[in-house]
Amino acid sequence: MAEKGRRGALVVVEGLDRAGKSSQCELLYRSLLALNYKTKYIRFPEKDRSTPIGKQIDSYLRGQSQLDDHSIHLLFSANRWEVAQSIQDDIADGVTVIVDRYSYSGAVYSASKGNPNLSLHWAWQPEVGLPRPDLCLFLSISPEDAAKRGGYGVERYETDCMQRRVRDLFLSLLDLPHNDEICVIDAGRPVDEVAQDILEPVLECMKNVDSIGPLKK
Ligand code: DGP
Ligand code: NA
Ligand code: NA
Repeated sequence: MAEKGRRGALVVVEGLDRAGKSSQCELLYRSLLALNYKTKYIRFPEKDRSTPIGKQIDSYLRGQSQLDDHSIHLLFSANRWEVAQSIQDDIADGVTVIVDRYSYSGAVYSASKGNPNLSLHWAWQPEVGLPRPDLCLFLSISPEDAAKRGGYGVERYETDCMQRRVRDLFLSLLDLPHNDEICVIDAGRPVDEVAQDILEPVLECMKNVDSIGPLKK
């Protein structure tokens, strides 16, 4: 049970397509509820993709519209900014917010397109100032294993070549000193083992939250 007055934690789950993020977020959400923590589970792009920006993103991901690489990047980022204040409010209220994809996906997917004018550095800038996660769990899986899981190949980024670049860039984020909140989880194992590996650092992180800061340059 959360102590009175303590804020909730901001916990982000990242990884390749088909790494099992959504299932693990759901399991984590249920475990925290069962332990009587106030908890919320959201995802980016937003689940129903129902805001005007969400609709544009959805249409783009389904291949139904074309957009300049920078333009779609800024829309993904704007979708996070739309929700930033409500995340801050929930956390201040003692709610632990679990987020399925966040700025790390944002920067890495866009920078993986191979557009010479869209570097990882450029892609990170619109994320600067968003609420900084207390913990980011990177579900690590090989592109081969991800491709074996169901439903692969439906959306725009779900190609082997793209997923390899995404994985390499995710791993390069780990080397940046200001991203020390990232924790790598081996997601190639059975679901319940992965869930256990996730729950432990999350509970630890929830005990130690202090003031929430912004994502840094
Ligand atoms: P999901 O439903 O979580 O599998 O995400 C849909 C796809 O959108 C997935 O291939 C990853 C990609 N994606 C998610 N967030 C971002 C973002 O901020 N920027 C870009 N370029 N792609 C993103
Ligand atoms: Na996906
Ligand atoms: Na997902």
